[in-house]
Amino acid sequence: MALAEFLAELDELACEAVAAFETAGDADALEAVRIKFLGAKSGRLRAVQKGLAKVDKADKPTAGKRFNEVKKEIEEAFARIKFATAEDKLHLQEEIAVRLDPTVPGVRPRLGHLHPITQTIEELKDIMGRLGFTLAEGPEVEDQWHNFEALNIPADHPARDPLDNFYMATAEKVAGKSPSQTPPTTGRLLRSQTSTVQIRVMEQLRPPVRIISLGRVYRPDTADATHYPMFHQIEGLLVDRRVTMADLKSVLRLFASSFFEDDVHIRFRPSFFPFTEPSVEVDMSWHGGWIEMGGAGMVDPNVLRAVGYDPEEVTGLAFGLGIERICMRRHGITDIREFYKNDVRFLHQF
Ligand code: FA5
Repeated sequence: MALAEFLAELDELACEAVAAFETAGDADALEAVRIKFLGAKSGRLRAVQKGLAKVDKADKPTAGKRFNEVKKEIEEAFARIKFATAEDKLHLQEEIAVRLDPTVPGVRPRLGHLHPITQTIEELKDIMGRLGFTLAEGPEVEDQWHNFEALNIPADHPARDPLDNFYMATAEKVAGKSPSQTPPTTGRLLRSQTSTVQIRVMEQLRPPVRIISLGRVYRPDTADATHYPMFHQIEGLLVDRRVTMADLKSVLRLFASSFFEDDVHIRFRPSFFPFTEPSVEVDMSWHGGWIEMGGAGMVDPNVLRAVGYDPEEVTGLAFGLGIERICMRRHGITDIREFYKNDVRFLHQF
């Protein structure tokens, strides 16, 4: 460690400690400050002392001397306050008041800001709002009707496998008993997709419907560069007379070109989702290649029937995109895990 750095650290500590002693309100607060700075095991002074070992050998005498001076300074400040008479304390207060110079330029604290995923969510709401989509919400702890059944995912469907979902523990399990014959179709789970909100909305509203829903979803996926066990999705649903795949592509293209502000190409690959027919994977062009953003399709007539709509009267388009992936494409982030390490050096870039 460079000498200058060590000395700067000492000076900062001295200033902080003296100010903390002088402003401690009562004997208990004073003792707490003493422990914080002078505590033998984990006091701040002790921590700085450890840095002494890392100072270059030639600088050690200077560093050691200054360390001892600062230690004495802090100890004296403590004693001065601890044994001050009432009159001394009054003087001190007056002195502190005089020391405060309001003309000295302030130190601007480093401002926090919204997490990049929250920023992306806000922007997506804004763009989709301009396309006429209103906001809908649903719970993160969901029942199986909304997460599976109504989405045309029957009881024996592999998507309901306990290995692929976070089911809530049953009352028996919480009580430490072995689970009874409770059928796996009744428990609640952390929703695995925001498509649940499609059902909740259609149960409440008659067509035309034009909503988006954004939020967290959960899957026991192993974390890697593009997967995380908790992530966010944006769901879109438009149900009206004569809605077609062409509308789906237009909505996604409009959304993508507004969000990415470049000429994004959208590619549909044939796929399968139980709740849409036909179904597609949605890819967006990126660096001469493609990145998968989500799934989409035309709402399956069975789903429309499950919520009491008439598939002869209305059709619907639906899509569900991964918000982390959208944010990664926007900022060139190559590893999804960075979002959730809470490392401010990463978060401050956005
Ligand atoms: C779905 O979740 C469908 N509900 C999408 C849908 C909605 C289809 C409406 C049709 C109609 P999928 O499992 O493919 O589909 O997930 C959609 C997107 O979520 C993926 O393309 C990806 O961008 C993102 N995603 C999926 N798993 C993870 C994960 N573990 N971590 C991060 N993002 C993920």
